[in-house]
Parts: sequence; structure tokens; C-alpha cells
Amino acid sequence: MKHTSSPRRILAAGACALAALLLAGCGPSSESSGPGGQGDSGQGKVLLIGFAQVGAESAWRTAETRSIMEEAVKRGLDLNFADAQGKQENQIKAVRLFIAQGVDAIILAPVVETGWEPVLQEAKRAGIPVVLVDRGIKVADESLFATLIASDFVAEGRMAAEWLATKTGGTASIVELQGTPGAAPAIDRKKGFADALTSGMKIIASQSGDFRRTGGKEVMEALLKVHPNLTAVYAHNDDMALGAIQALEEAGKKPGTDVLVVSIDGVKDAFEAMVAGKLNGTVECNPLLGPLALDAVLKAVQGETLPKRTIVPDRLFTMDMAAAELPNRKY
Ligand code: GZL
Repeated sequence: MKHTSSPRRILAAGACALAALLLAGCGPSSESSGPGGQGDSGQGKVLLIGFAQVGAESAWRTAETRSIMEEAVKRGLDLNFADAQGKQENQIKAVRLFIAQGVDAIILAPVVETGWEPVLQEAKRAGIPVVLVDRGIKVADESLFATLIASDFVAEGRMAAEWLATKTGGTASIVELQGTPGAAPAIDRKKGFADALTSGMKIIASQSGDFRRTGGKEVMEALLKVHPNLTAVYAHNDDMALGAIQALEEAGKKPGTDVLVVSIDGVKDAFEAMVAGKLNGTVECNPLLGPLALDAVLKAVQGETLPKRTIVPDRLFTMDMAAAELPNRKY
């Protein structure tokens, strides 16, 4: 796990300096150096937030990290950041560290759905609200988190399948590239897609590429050997779709024409692949959750009761829309 806390408020200019964009008051709460901004708890103290992130597995993920960090800067909050490198045990360690640091609130993007009760009970006992972003969890006691801000992944999967059904007239041999096993987006995108399949649309193979471009490429290479006559690829995120596109091209196929490719996220590289005619569609899953997440944190810290779930709306972009939309993309 990469855990970083550094002198307060290092403002970074570009993406590559993302790791340097850190705000940390290493103690429980550091005194405000000036008139309190929104991050002022009201008693002149600067709030300290702990942010336990999944990792940096995809362009979507780094966009989400940047959005939350930049929003913290904007609002004058201190933020301790932990990159769990895709491991739940690292996220749990990070949450425990934040509790020990006496943070005012925790933002958690839970890598998988289960196994959270013990550490969230510790946060609750410490009186520290936990705001979930981007992925949900399965807990019996929903008082263990203040709110969840996320897309509806079942709807995303359904949108992808409905588009593919229309495009193919309801007949397709589909290879599915799944996300991280146990992760809410992987479970729900699989369900939503399967629920919307017509009788002529068959998933001939389904395997995890762990939301990584390399994973998508490696799985596609292996499955092409077994299913050379596939007619479509459904990837749970753009990074895996882009890896699969590379594998299809290396196998002499024409992704976007003789093999249709549909995915989810809406990252810039996906729009560029659509402009190049290699990706047929992507369902946008907005990662720019910083404003919503920090709004929720401030309300939770002030003891407000929040809705248990805030759904971030999604929409489908297809190849014919890509060129006009590309200049508007923010991630
Ligand atoms: C979705 C998010 C997923 C993205 C992937 O909210 O959890 O994880 O779709 C990312 O790109 O890796």
C-alpha cells in the first residue's frame, strides 16, 4: 500500500504530479492558517479527511482520485491518501490508520463488496463518518456508512446489452471481460448485461481482466484461441476493451467492424478509439465524484442524515457521436 501524507497543500499542475497533489495534516486536525474555507469545521479548525482509494488500475480510477483531491484543495481541507494497490487488506489497514489519526471523516472506494463490517464498526465507535464512493458494499447494518455515491452498474450493463441487441438484430457470440472479482461494478455489470440479452445473444466466454488494460489484452489473446469466431466483446470497463482491441488487431481481426466492442466508463482513450472506428460504444460512468463526495463529507461531519445512496446518472455514447463529444471530455 502506498500511503502518503506530506506538508500541507502541495498544489500540482498536471496529471503526472497527481501523486504530489496531497493535502495532509498529520495530526487529528491542524489549525486553519487563515479564514476557514468550506473545510473549516466551524470552530476554526481545518477538517482532516482520510481517503482510502482502490489503486490506480485504470484511467477511470486516476480521474476519480484527481477529482477528490482537487476538490479537497478547493475547499481547504486536509486529506490523507492511501492507495491500496487493489488489495482489501490494505484498504482496511488504511481505514484503521485514519481512525488512529483521528480524522474527521473517511472517504472509501471499497475494492470489493464484502468484509467491511469489523473496520466500519471501529470507525463508527470512533464517531468517524464513512462516505462510500463509486462502489457499494454488502452490510446488514447500513448505519456503518453515511452514504454511497455511485453509478447504477446494473443499468450500465443493461444499456450495453440493449445497444448490442439493436446493433446486431439480436444475434451475437459474445466474449465478456469482467472486472475485479467481488467488486460491485463487476457483479452488477455482469447481471445487468445478462438480464438484457435476447435469445440469440450468447456469452460464449466470460473471464476477469481485473479492470486493467493488460488484463483485457491477455484474456482476449487467450480466448481468441478458443473462440476465433466471436462477433462481439463486452468489457466491464474501457481499459480492458482497449487491451482487447489491441489483441484483436494482432490476431488480424477488425475491432469495431467484424468484431463489435462495447464497454463502460467513457474515458478519453475510449472516445479516441471510437473516432478511429475500433470501439463501437461506451456507457459513461462518471468518475468526477469530488464535489458530491466532499459535499457529503461536510454534511456528515456536521451530523446531517444523508440519503443512503446517490445515483450518478449515466449515458451511452456510440461511435457516431464520438468525434463531436471528444473535445468535451473531462477525463
Ligand atoms: C466504477 C469503478 C470501476 C471502473 C473501472 O465505479 O469502480 O473501477 O469502471 C475502475 O475503470 O477500475
